[in-house]
Amino acid sequence: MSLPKNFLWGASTSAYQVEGAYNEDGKGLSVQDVKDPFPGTPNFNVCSDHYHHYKEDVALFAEMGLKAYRFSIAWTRILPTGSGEVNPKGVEFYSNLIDECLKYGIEPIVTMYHFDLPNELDKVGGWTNPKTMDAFVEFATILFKEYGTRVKYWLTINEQNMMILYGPIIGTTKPGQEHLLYQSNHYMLLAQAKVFKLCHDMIPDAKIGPAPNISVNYPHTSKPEDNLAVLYINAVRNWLYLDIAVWGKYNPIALDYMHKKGFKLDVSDEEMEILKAGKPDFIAFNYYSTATFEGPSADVKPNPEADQQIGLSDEAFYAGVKNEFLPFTDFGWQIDPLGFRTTMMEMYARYHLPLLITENGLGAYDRVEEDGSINDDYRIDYLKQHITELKHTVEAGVDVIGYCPWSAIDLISTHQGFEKRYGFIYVNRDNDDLKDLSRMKKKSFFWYKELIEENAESL
Ligand code: BGP
Repeated sequence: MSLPKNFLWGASTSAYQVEGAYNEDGKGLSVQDVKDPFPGTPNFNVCSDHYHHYKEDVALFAEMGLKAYRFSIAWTRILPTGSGEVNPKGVEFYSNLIDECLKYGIEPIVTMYHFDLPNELDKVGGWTNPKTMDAFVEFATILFKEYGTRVKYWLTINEQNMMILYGPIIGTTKPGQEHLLYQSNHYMLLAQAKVFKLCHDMIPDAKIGPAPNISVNYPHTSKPEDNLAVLYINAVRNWLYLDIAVWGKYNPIALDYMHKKGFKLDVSDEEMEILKAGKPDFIAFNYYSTATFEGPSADVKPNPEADQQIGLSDEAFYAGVKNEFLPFTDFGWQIDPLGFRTTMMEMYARYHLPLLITENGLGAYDRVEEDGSINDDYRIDYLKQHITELKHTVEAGVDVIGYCPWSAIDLISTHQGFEKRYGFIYVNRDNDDLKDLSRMKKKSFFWYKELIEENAESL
């Protein structure tokens, strides 16, 4: 079984986690720049300093053989206050980055918004305010005009579902706004639908898709209550987002959840028409792990061990539990390559759209040996297992157009600092000391290069 010759072998980053230069060249502040970092983790001011090292970094990506680089554009570099005045230096930076990729034949895959809402928009309510929707459309119009002839793959919003379910951890929602959560979600979905349409109108030969984090979950046992819990979590975590992105319809199970939880949702017929009119060309998604759930009962408490990025608990509906059949990463995330296959097959059977994997990877403590080598065999092993499942998925008839693991280069984790590394390229800094920020190729760099060269035929 072979993958298509034009398969987009890539790798991913996001602006606020990799770029640094948080206040340089006219950039405005985002919610990530002003939030209090988690204890023991650094702020996002310097990150991997990709802003100043982008030429060196893209040259390394080219050496690794990447066919695609998925990065995000910091909204506040283009529009420092979120709307209104454009910052020419910000426009220039991404223009240069795109050209640098194209110089090496690397396809730029651009995420428009990756967790870094402009702080000025946040001050007036963020996504609870429908004006943010207009600002996003304004931002998208600038991006399509500036880069539309060069960028053919666009992603609207990274992990909208995680921003809704994990807002306080990611730094994207404020305490006290829970009752407005699903109304904000609605505005984000509307903004996305408008931008799908705008993209097709402005750059007809480009493709655009959503980029949620999707994983199909397991019932803990065959108890009917556990199965019901999984029905709810799959709807609330996955299908709510994709049903609207693809079909323009609210998922009824998710609606029932919102109703029972007392979440306010004000939706007009005209808005439903907008949701229906915006269509994606593919589904981009991030996958790290599945999670396992049991039904709610008086003695089921949220399980902190399962309460990682993927494991969720909601006392009235589902409780995340540990899956005893799966191993854990150093940071407590369960590893489930077969769940990757199940997730893709289920998504494709539901939506019949091409799939693009925009994140998948292993966060680990890496060690530089005395001879300068970084032997991240555990990462190679993780990626190998997932790519093997990807091949089985394609063999089963699923249209997968590319694979962009997280991350191209080391960067700062959403809430677990710099020592949780994902990259193929090591960045010489740690949580407290910026050191020299020099780049070093890990063992996985050489492994991925070879894998791309042989189009994963050996797996
Ligand atoms: C996804 C985000 C990324 C990235 C990744 C790894 O949720 O889209 O921004 O951070 O997860 O997560 P973490 O950094 O928490 O290990």
